[in-house]
Amino acid sequence: MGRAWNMVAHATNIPQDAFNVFAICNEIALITENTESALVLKLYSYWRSSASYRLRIALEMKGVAYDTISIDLHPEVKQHQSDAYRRLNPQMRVPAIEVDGEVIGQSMAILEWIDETWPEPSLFPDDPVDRLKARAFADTVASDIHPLNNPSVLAILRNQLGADKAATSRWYSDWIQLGFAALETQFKDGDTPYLFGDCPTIAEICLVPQIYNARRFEVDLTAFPRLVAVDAVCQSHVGFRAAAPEMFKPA
Ligand SMILES: N[C@@H](CCC(=O)N[C@@H](CS)C(=O)NCC(=O)O)C(=O)O
Repeated sequence: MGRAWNMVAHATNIPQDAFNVFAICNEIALITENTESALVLKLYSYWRSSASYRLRIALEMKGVAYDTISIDLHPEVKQHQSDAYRRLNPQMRVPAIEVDGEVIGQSMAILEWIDETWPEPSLFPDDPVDRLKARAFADTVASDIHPLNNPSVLAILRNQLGADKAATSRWYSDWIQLGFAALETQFKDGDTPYLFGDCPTIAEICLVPQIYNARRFEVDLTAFPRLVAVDAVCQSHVGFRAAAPEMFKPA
């Protein structure tokens, strides 16, 4: 049985000038009437979490309403390790969503679910080989770069293995640069605004948060002009803008 999820745009994040814009890929699908049976998705996330940022981009691209429940990952708060959150999500990570009363984590699985539940605009290119490449791009970020730079990994380096600040920064930037070097080589000859044409896909949904992290930790990105150029195009996309960490930064 399908559920009637609420398709009203996120009222606080979408700029007023975006309302009533019909869905084409660089705009956002906004269906403005609410229905009594509509449910609002609950997203457990942290404003600076790049895996959470992925889901915000996808939801904003599709104009899906969601309520954000902030789980503070700050090292002095560590709300994700609290008993209350552990009971909801034993993985003790963000993001997670609540579906049918259950809290479920893992951003890549959730992205697939979002796309299946709200198919337009698609998060994937039309061509099957491009779909394969877009998933491979996304997995390079989500499986090969991001997990190595997680706060819990950095804490083990620092607290158990004696790495100092310089060594930890080196670790952080080396993993990003290794992964980005492969992606830049594979995509440097592209001449479309986005990696797979005129519309963003799951590849940009993973790229943009990872570039945000890289900049936050002052990783040199000069060797990756194509990735940086694609990121710049995404910054002018209404869905990406509405999902930006600064929009969710606590006051
Ligand atoms: N594979 C997971 C990774 C989620 C993840 O590690 N999230 C980070 C924030 S971006 C987190 O919660 N880290 C907590 C920690 O490292 O203790 C996903 O894609 O959702």
